[in-house]
Amino acid sequence: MKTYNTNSNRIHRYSFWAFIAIFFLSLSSSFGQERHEMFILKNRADVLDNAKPHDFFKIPELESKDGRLELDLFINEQVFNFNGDKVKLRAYTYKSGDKSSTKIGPWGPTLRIQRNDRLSITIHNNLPLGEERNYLGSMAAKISARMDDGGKVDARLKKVLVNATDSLITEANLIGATIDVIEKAKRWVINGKLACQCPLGEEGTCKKIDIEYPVEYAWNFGTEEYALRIYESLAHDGENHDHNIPHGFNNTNLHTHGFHVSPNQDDIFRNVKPSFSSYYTYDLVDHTAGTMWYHPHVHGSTGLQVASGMSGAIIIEDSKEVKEKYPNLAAASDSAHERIMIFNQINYDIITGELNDFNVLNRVSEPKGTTVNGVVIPKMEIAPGEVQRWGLIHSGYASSLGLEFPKEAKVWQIAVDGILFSEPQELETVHMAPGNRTDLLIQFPKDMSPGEFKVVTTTYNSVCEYFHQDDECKRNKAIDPDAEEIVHIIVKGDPVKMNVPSSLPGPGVGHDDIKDSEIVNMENPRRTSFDLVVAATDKDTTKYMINNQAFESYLIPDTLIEGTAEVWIVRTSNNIPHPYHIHINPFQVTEIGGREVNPPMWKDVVMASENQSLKIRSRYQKYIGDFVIHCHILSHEDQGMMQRVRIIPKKKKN
Ligand SMILES: [Cu+2]
Repeated sequence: MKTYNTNSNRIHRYSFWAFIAIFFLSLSSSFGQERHEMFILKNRADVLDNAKPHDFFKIPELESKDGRLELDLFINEQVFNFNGDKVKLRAYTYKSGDKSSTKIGPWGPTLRIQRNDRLSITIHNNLPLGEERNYLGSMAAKISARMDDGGKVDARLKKVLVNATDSLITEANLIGATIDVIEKAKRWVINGKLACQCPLGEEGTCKKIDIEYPVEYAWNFGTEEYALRIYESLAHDGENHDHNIPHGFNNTNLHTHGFHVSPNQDDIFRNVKPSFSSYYTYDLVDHTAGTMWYHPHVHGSTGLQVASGMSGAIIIEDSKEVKEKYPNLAAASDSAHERIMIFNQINYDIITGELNDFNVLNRVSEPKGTTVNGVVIPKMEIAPGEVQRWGLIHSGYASSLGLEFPKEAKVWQIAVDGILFSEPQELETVHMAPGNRTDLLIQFPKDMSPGEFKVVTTTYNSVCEYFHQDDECKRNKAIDPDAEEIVHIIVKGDPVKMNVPSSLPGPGVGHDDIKDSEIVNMENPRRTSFDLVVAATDKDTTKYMINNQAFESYLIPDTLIEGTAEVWIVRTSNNIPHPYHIHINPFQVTEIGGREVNPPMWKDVVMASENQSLKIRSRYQKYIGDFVIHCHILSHEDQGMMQRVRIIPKKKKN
């Protein structure tokens, strides 16, 4: 980012005074209300309007050899084309042996490993050391047209017309503000007056509030021109800030979502700052085989970095014995028939082409909606009769996913959150909260003539994750006007003879059903409640909490004992759904909204919705140490909806 450094001579040589007139109609919301608006998960994924299907993009893969996979993962700012937009996002590139990435996108490589492998990843944080500011908007086209002399403001500039397409100005509610002065002190500052909200019937009578925003003259990647950018000063300069205000956007680390490993290995408390590297190693021991993923997890920057697209898939392969015993599963899982699909909700400011602050994340919809491996509406080719295994990863943060499959296709769910079922479950719609994974088998009839079909979005319903036989979980029989195509299927080629397995290996070692007799707290369940206190005034911030406590790393309200199993009740105390995620140990969902889930479902993310409190069971085995529970709306997590947990060793009997 080009910064306009202080030079006192220049300040006097040029006049930096300009008058700005903003002539939009005033909207009803006040700046204060806008600022503290909560981020609410949408229950239907958005897809870019009028988009055409694009070729499916297979993310490059790295495979373990002789029990090891070792790679270097670099985090850089990277400029690339994202579905027609020129963007600069925080992104992964990689190197492993003689394989390294070319610029493809923000995601990392797919890592393919075995159940007892050692995975070693060195992350290198090459992001710039930057200051923390919230970007409010930029005065783009019109002002830049008059600022053509190498970055110096034209002294003749008397009026600045704010570009009407500058949505962030609208979002930040600078509309109605009269900006009086642009001056250059340490940086440029807009001293302005912002219309405060007038009481009904007394419009125009209320005073204006003084505002002061730093302004910077900088290059916009999106519009490819220089423009004035307006920033909101953050109260949390340096280290002495409220850590539950999102911050530290260039700090990073690594979380292996779904790994049952030592929390000392999946260490999310590490903070890898710009210019530093850090070595992570994960020793898998008889791990469940399935679809896992990785993403950064530093408190304060997790949401922003995952919304940049920083995530990758980890596929833990079925064992040789399982492949021999379940040949139909093995055939569908072969690289010829397997498709790994990361559903991203990538966000950036459409004018600057960057994602440099939380405002963009919190206030603006993701420009391209939900993409799959970075592609809007991927084209999936399948032959008649072919059985493909689709590994879906929901790495989005903005909406839950409901997918409705075409009636010509048969679809079976075989795993959730990387843990295999004992038998395939046929279904018509698939429902996933952010963080969830689903493995599916999909097949069109062998005698099917070539054709093109749509997988469309449907309303996410958490009940359908468990009760896919319910009427509301079936394909929409009426025409759903809100359905948008999200995946395009092309049936073509010679018929293939493949079969769907009649049974599956099940969850694997250590993941048999948690029995009543194992539970040590049946009468006194642990409780996790997602709590919100909404800001009452401009000065307050909305508090995002678990059990009425915003995240504090030194607080460990739940200490668990290795070798035991417990029951938990998970709920939301507000009318906003929150996906519950706990690291290290997956759990079994046994009840939702008073309804028994039978058989109980292994998961590591479960949606807690209003009036649908959940009962889950967890077994703390193999590993001791500290990890976290959090809301998987990562922007909630960054604002405090997280809690530390500890597993301690069982006391030895004398
Ligand atoms: Cu939440």
